[in-house]
Amino acid sequence: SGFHVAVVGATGAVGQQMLHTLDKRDFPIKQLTLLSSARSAGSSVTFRGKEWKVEEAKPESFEGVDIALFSAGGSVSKLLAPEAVKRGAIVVDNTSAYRMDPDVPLVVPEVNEEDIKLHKGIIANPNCSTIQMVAALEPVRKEYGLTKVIVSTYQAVSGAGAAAIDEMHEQSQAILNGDAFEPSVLPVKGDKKHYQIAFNAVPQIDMFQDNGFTFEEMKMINETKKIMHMPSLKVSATCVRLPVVTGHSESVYIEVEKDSVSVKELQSLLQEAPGVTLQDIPEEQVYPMPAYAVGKPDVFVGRIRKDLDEDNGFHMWIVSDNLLKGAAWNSVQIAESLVKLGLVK
Ligand code: 11C
Repeated sequence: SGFHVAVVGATGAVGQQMLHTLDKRDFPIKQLTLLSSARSAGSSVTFRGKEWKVEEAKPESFEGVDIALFSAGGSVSKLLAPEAVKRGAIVVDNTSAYRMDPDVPLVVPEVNEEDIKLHKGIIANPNCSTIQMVAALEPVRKEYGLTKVIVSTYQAVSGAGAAAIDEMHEQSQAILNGDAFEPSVLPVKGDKKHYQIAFNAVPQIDMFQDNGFTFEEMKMINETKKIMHMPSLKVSATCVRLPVVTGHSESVYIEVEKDSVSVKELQSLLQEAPGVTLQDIPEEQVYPMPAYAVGKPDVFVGRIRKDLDEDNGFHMWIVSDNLLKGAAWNSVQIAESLVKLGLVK
């Protein structure tokens, strides 16, 4: 018994974590189909102690599939997610292809699990930096109301894929050896210029938009409003890439509706919040850090402070493994919700 599951992008940084998470969660799998773009097809990956061949994803690959987890880039999802749906599969899409489509629920189960019920075949998994922020902010919104969010991110290179990780390792080595190097991947593979990431901080993630924000910043802004069902929430973002392999960090400033909320109250609230681990004991130097969040499914929150001027303003530091809660784990969680809600035939 179980489901026929397809993973599209099985050889990628997120695809690998999807397989790992499906295994770890003991997801009921009756049949597994591993797919990728033509480029990576033919390779094999290990799952539950067995070698599996990865095939090129084609429309007919989805025949008989119940749940398809897509993470092979937006163009692959654009082309093949509708084909999978046509053949009866429910698609959980980890790309930005359908996130802002009004017919597609954009889901973080701790925040808006019920939205899954409105799906018409595709459910979108939000951007990694959005997921960890809304998971921490939703309990605050529910309890105290939320009026404003200003976030600055410190994002890991694995968010840009395996080639970006390799580039950072090679550059670091080259710099330590005193060798020359030529950046070719970051900040954005398809943009005109490339910059050093090793020992640097790059204030560009994805392409610039006409309003001066990058696409990553606009994703955080638009997705947050959609997931939290707050179209008029004030949200602003600055996204920066750091030489960290995995684990996105965020400095988040919020304003709440209710007056006289204390730091203690926020801490107790987040201590109980699903999927959130509070790490906030400044006098013992306890706070979240990406190096210690890697491999863990939770969203870690610390450094909670009241703003010194704005009575309803608070600052916090939010860290999570961008490949897990930010991608693979949230996708598998959506699949688990689909099963729990009886939505998979
Ligand atoms: C990054 N947040 O860290 C991006 C990666 O829309 O799913 C995730 C891209 C996406 O570069």
